Amino acid sequence: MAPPNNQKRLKGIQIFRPFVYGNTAKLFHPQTNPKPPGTPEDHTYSWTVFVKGVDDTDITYWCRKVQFKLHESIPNPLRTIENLVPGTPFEVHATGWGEFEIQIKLYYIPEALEKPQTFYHHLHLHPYGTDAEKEVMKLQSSILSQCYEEIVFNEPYEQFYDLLTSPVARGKGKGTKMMKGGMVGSSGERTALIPLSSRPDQPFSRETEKLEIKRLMEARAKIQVMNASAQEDLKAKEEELKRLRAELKGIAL
Ligand code: SLL
Repeated sequence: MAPPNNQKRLKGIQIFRPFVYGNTAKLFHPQTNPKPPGTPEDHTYSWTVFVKGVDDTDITYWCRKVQFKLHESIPNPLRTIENLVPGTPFEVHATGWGEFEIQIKLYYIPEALEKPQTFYHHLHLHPYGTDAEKEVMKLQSSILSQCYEEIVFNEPYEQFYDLLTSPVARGKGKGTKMMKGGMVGSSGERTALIPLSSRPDQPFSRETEKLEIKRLMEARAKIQVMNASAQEDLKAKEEELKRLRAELKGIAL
């Protein structure tokens, strides 16, 4: 189908935008999280599902609205969030008792001329992960389950590309800096850079990336050592087999 206008796609260009999606959850408790009046008897948790920029940067300049499809047992399960103040998360607050898969649909701004994109998030209400991770969540008595994701726009339309990379109003000072309302490059354009360092509840940073690479390199080095030792063992066993075969041959003769 031809695009509804004379827009041209930028051949050979790919541009991505990062975002974070997930949920927080808290058990109802008279002191720490009292049940709001009117909450059904069987609801044991309050929770929030969200889509937002990394470190709460603005994503509304490319993401127009988000539709969350909740479990059928929840009244009005289809929730659409739009017209946000830039830099605030797309989110739905709810209460309930069970975990389920939430369908999340991202709609881009009209200039993108792209179809919406669907993905899924498992609503976590209970501590999850390794035993140590579960312990931390139990101590904090709250759950955070979030993922970093990147949307890749392949050969975007010109006008959309310009909107993605156009300069935004920024404060004084030089160099790349983080601003409420978007990550801004040194020349003032919007970029997809992620923060240099992590903060509690905001682990998506260069620092985390570096640590992950270090962890992978260490694992690779360990595997190389294990592999070398396995090769040695194999060689010794092959020698042994050869020797035994020769011995057997001697007996048989
Ligand atoms: C389960 N497959 O069996 C899941 C279903 C359903 C969660 C979880 C009800 C909320 C409401 C609610 O929490 N449903 O009535 O508003 O665990």
